[in-house]
Amino acid sequence: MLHKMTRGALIVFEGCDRCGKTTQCKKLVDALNRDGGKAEFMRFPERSTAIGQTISGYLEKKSELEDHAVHLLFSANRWELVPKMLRLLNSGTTLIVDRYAYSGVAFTGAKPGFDLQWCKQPDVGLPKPDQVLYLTLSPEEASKRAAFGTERYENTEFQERVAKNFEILKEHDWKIVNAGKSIEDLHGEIKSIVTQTVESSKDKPILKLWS
Ligand code: NYM
Repeated sequence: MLHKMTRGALIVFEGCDRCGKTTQCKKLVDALNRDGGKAEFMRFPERSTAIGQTISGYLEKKSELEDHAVHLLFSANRWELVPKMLRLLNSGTTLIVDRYAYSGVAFTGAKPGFDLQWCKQPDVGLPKPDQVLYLTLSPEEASKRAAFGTERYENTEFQERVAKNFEILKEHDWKIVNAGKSIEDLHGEIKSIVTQTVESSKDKPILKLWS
């Protein structure tokens, strides 16, 4: 008997710097694969491409770029990965993605003179996540963690503006997860949410973001 191939789910992690997104994404991928599913880790910016290398040089403060121009590069970096994302999703692989278009809007929108509506436009039509997990951390918890790195945007004042933008972008179906708990507790909570999403997305079409 022929079985219809079911698709993988598109799961996106968002949140401010240092909230533990990357650790949780990787643990989740391992857990889903151990349970017999197919899952892959992706992150944005994806620094390995030509566009990604330009972005990386900018984040490392090795180069300067005009603010609108770099915003469009972050978006282009997502679009260039869309064919790969769709191929994987349609072949049944769940994608666990560390940052997506919401980071694009929240970070650029934290710069003076940027309007969130303008920031959203280049990402309109990207594959829409089946689930966004938004990791939050109180300023007290955040201050207990390792100091910020030296990349662009890594300072408290900027991050506060980013957090405000995430609050505006947040949609009713986002899962807001308090990241101020142990790695294992947080993982357990996230895994149970994502396991349900993987199941419920199987027969649904992949929708388009912000359209
Ligand atoms: N960032 C990330 C943006 O400014 N725009 C985007 O579209 C995306 C995806 O890059 N500070 C910012 C957020 C982070 C930095 O850091 C990437 P990391 O540690 O690689 O996630």
